[in-house]
Amino acid sequence: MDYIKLSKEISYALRHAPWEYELELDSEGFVPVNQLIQAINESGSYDRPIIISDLEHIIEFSDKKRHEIQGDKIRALYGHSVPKHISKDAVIPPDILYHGTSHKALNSILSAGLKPMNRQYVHLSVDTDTAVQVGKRRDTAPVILRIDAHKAHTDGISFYKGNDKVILADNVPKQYIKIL
Ligand code: HQG
Repeated sequence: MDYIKLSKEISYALRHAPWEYELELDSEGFVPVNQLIQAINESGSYDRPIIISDLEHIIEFSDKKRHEIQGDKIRALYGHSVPKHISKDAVIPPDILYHGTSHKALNSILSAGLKPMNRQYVHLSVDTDTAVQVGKRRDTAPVILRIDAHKAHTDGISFYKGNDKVILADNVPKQYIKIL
C-alpha cells in the first residue's frame, strides 16, 4: 500500500475537493469514514481495496498529524480550501508562534500581514523546527517569522487548534510579526 499517495488523496478529498468524491463536509470538516473509503475504492487507484486500518496507519505513522478519526467520522485537521467555512475550536495560543515562508513573500507579509491566501486560515507553527519544515516547501532557506501571539490574542485576534504543532488564525496583522 502506497501510504503517502493515500494520505495525499485523503487530504485532497477532505481539504480541497470533497465533491469529487461525492462527499459533503459537515461544519467541522467531518465525513463518514465508510463513505470516504467507498469513494476511494471506486477509483481503484491502489493495489488492493483500502480499509479503515489503512487510515489509522496513516494517522499514526505520518510525519505530521493531518487527519483525525472520531467515532465513525474522519476529517482533515487543517489546510482547508473548500468554500464552506470549516469551524475550528478556539484556543489560547502559546505566547510566541512562528511562521516559515519564502523570501519572495516577505515584503508583502510585512506590509499586509499574514493572510490565509488560498486556504481558510493562516497556519502558524508552535516551534521553529516546524516553521522551518513548513517554509522549506517554498524556499530552500526560508524566512522564519516570530508572531507575538500573546499580544495579538489580548488585542482580540482569534486562534484555533489545528494539531499539536499547528495553530490557525484568521489573519495576523503586521504589528505582531517580526523576522526572527
Ligand atoms: C504566504 C502544510 C504574500 C505564506 C504546511 C505561505 C502547513 C503571503 C503562502 C500548511 C501573505 C500560503 C499550510 C501575504 C501569507 N502576502 N504571501 N500577505 N500571507 N502568505 O500552503 O502556511 O504538509 O497556504 O507565508 O506544513 O505554507 O500540507 O500555507 O507561504 O502546516 O499537511 O502564502 O500546509 O501542511 O501557503 O502551509 P499555504 P503554509 P501539509
